[in-house]
Order: sequence, then structure tokens, then C-alpha cells
Amino acid sequence: MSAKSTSMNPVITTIFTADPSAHVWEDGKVYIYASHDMDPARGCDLMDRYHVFSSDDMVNWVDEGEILRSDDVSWGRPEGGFMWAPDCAYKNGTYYFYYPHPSGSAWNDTWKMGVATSRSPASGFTDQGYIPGLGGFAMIDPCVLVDDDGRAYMYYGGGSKCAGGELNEDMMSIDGEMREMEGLEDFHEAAWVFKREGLYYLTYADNLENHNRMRYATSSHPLGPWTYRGIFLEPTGCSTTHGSVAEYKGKWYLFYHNQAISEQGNLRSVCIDELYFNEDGTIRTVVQTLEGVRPVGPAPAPDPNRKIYANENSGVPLRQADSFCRFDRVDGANGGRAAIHVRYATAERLAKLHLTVNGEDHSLLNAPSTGGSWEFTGLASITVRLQPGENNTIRLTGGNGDIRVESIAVSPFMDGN
Ligand code: FUB
Repeated sequence: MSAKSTSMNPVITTIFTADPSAHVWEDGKVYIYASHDMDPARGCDLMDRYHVFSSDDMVNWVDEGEILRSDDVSWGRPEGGFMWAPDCAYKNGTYYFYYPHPSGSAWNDTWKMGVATSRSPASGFTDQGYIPGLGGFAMIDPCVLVDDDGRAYMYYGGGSKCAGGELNEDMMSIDGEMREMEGLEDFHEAAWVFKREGLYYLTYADNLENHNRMRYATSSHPLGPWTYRGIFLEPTGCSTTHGSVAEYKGKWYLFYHNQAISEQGNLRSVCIDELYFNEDGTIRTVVQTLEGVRPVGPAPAPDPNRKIYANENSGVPLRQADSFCRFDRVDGANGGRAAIHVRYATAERLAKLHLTVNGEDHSLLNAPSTGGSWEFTGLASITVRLQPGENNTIRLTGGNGDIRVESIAVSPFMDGN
């Protein structure tokens, strides 16, 4: 990873990600739990395979890999897909990953709030079922706030209804009933609650047709009633909007998505911009930038375990759907997660490469323009699972724009996960 002066927007470029929920955990890093727009899209039907991203400087983001897919959900709709906007919470040594997913083929009538747990923030999640009593028609987008006193609250909603309630100690059931959140104006979906200086903020997407904005309300109690405060994110150019607010190393940020890379509303990309409060606690309108945010820590050190594999045919463009380059005997070290960084050149606005690892499909990797067919400055990065030792085959197939691949760099995570 090289030193970057700003994060740029979007910050996650290699795969399409949306609905970012950001959290700072005890290891001092900031994590983004995002949903994943599978490419090609079919509305939001095919969304699946959640990835987590982490950073300790806000500029360099590591793909931590996939943590859950619809195939892992035994109670889920038989056709899969529909893994929509998630959130994550931490309590007493366990990470709780909350995700909306339908239990039946009639997807919008059968939403449930699934929970997967792990002892680690970004790997090892196992599905635990769903929260009893929650869900139903259009009820999506769970968000959990763990308050300073350890009490935890769940919020969710859609189709103009937002509900909240207190979670039990098990973090997987509700204490009593959910209640409607009062005082919100023009609520659509995407509830997010955070606390600053003793005040609770509930942010959400509004109903502006095809150009949802973000609004917010405040309260001195985690479950309201809420006082409506206004709009703080104008349209991003994407029909949906969905965001989270978090503080990291003394600065506040809005994590949101737009469609800048794809120019398609169902292939979205996570962005980050700074968020400022006025003296009275109100939020200033967030300025959407191309530059993104500045570093709040040193750039990561180069990985001493990284191995580079050259493509001997790097001069040959992968233009046709049957053109590919293959890397054999790729070292997965002890096995488990490994970051793959593909060095490429393309003059196309957006080329794509289809990645398979040991025959397993990893979908399309985005390769935005490097400004020239021989400018090998592009890096497409994704984290996958490798077998132990030099037993791995990585294949990149063309057919989505004129693109040359110079090499791949592989960095095993070395933690055995
Ligand atoms: O990403 C699928 C859905 O689109 C989310 O659940 C909504 O908040 C909207 O972003």
C-alpha cells in the first residue's frame, strides 16, 4: 500500500458496496460493515456476500474479506440474495452482525433481522438465526446503539415507519415491544443512531423521489421522542441514500454511498466526507468531495510477507471474454484470508476483470481508468481465502473492456482466519 494524501471518493472501488455502517472498536481501528451490490445487478435482488473494511488512518482501507452470504442463512429465502443494509455491535467480547434478509420468496413481506456472531470484528461470523418478533413488510435496515451504560437499542424500518426498542442482555431479542419513533419528518429508511455530548442523533433517508437525502432528529433519550432538525446530506446522484456517522481520532465523518463509479443506482460505492457540528449541536450540510478525507495517522507499513507474481503476457490485452491470465502456485502461507492486489493498465472509463480463485467465482473486480493502455498504475484489491502453501491458482478473465494485467501481489493475513 502506498502513501496517499487523501482517501479519494469513492473510497471502496474494487467491488460495489453500499449502506456503510462505521464503528470504532477496541483495537483502535475503524471498520465499515457494508452491503455488497453484486455485479451485474438486478435491482437490489442479488445483493449478497457482505465484506468488511478496516482502516487506522481513514485513507488506506483494507478489505477484510467476506463475512456472510445468503447461502449461510438456513432460515433465509430459498432463492438467496437480498442481503441488505447491515450493522454491527460489540458487547462483552462478542461482535453481533445484524442484517435484514427475507425468510420467504415473497421478499418484501417476509423481512427478518438476522444476527451472526463472532469473537473477531471482521471474520469468523456464524449465523444465529433472527430476532423474534421483528420484521414484516418493508421493515429493513437494522441499527444498534450500545449506550455508555451498556444498554443496547435496536432501530429499524422502511416504508415510512421507523421503530426502536431495547435489546436484552443476549443482544438477540427485544425487551418488551418495539415502538414507533416519534417526531421524524419524512422518514423513508436507513435509520442510524449515535450519541454525542449526551445527545442522541437519529439520521435517516427521506422520500425525495429518486434522490433521497439524509435528514436527522435529536433527543435526550435513546428511544425519543425526537425533535426534527433538518437535512444534512443533499442528493448524491444515486436514487437511494444511506449513511452512518462516526467519530475517529477526534474528527467526525459521514459514511455514505453514491453511484460515481458505475453510473447505475444499483451498483453503488462507499464514500466518506467530514461532518461538522455547530456550537448548538446541529449538523452542518456535509460537503460531498472527490478528494475524500485526509489521513489521521501514519500510512500502513509495507507488508513483508507480500509476494509478487508477474504476468509474463502483460503486453497482451484481456479484451475478449475468453482471454485470461493465470497465476499458478500462489502461496497462501498458513491458509485463510489473503489480500490480492491486481496491478493493471486501461484507457477504458471502467474495465472489469472476472476473478476466480481455485475455481471459485469471486465476481467482477472494477478497474477504473489509469489514463492509458500502458499506464500500469491501477490497483484492484480484494481479500479472498487461500489454501495453505503454494497450492493456489488465481485466474483473471477479460471481456469487460480493454485491460492489461502486469502482476498480482498477494498478502496472506497470517492470522489463520
Ligand atoms: O441496499 C439495499 C437497500 O437500499 C437498503 O437496505 C436501503 O437502505 C437502500 O440503501
